[in-house]
Amino acid sequence: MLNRTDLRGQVPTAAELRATLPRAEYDVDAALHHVRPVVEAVRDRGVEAVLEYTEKFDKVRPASVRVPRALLTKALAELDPAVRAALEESITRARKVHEEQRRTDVTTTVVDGGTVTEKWVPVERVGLYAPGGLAVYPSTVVMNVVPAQIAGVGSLVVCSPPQAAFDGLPHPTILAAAELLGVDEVWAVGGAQAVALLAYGGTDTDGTELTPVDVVTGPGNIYLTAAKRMLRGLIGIDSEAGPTEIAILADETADPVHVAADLVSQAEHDPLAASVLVTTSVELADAVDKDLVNRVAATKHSERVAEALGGKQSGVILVSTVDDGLRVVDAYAAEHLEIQTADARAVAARVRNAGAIFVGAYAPVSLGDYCAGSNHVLPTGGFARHSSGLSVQSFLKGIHVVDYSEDALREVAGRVVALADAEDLPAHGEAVAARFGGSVR
Ligand code: HSO
Ligand code: ZN
Repeated sequence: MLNRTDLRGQVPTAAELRATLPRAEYDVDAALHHVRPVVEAVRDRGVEAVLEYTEKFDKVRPASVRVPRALLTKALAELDPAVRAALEESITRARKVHEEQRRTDVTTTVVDGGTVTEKWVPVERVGLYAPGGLAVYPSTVVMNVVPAQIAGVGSLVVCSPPQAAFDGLPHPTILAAAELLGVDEVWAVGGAQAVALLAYGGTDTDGTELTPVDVVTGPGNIYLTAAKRMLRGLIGIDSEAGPTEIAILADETADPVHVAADLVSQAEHDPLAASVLVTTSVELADAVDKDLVNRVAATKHSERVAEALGGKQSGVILVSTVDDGLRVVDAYAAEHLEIQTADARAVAARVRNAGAIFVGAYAPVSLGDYCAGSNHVLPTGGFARHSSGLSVQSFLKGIHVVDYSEDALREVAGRVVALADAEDLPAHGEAVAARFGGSVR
């Protein structure tokens, strides 16, 4: 069922691996072409343009972009108690982990009378996106809001696409999650329009101001991602998130049922989702394939799962050793990486590139999606080589505060002048010398 690539006995370089490993065609730059007019229209015509595009793409026209406060309260009151309890568990665990990511200001005494303090300041206002395409994602509201609140962001707005089935409101579970987290500002807007409105702001149908934000985070479709890429600079963004990926590094000790179930779990997100098994064991690969036949047929979203698993982005990579497997998964840099091998902890400790790592038989990705305490907004498409998932740090800026006394400046003044002269920027040196009667030599 899964495509196979046999790398046994081969020692490809990381670059060769990257070129051969399965990966979805996901050309964000190509989507820019579609997104540019949307972003420009929202910049120029604000909410009027947002509502036009919403009608076109979401097939509904909400009465206002801002969701009335009372509807958040109502959504929470009407939420299924079991879902509420599960969301509360998810929030509690995420808070526990993210609390530890708080940064404290650090002051370094460089010389007597000369200090540099690294001061951490939260961004002022953020827009947090929860997608609503093939599924609805209240869990993503949790994963965005928790780190932003712990970072100390004062002003938060949650955006999610309006649903035709809910009179142009975001899905009620999204509204309930926002209310549960204490976020009272929710906008019914999705896709590129959402990013543009967050970046430029606007005036709602009833005259309410929609104030621009400093940072936009959260996953979405390719148009939302393209809009984030386009508006980066005007706003800060988190790492780009494309279709979900799961890679599993497994040996003969792995249970094929666990492996197959986990591959299907993430394939359920999107026909472009990637499920990749890297294994030393042909027997395991065969058993997984066998299990997948019935599992894929039986699962609720069978069609998109089959498409995702059959796509060129998914497959099995056979390797000779777990060491070779580690090279493969490092080159792939998966959003989610499960280690299902003997001594999984030791193997996991050697991984360099992954958005998040799931160790052993009892840490499936879906635990991390909801209730591990870890964040599920993670880099995809190989971005885990250079980027991290969403965290408290994503909402903080480090500022160096330089505080030198007269003596401390005098002591180093000659060095500043020497470097300024070396760069042919003598006015730099003169700014220091001016404090000491014009000469520091
Ligand atoms: N696996 C997704 C997150 C998610 N799964 C939300 C279910 N709900 C990307 O990490
Ligand atoms: Zn998931």
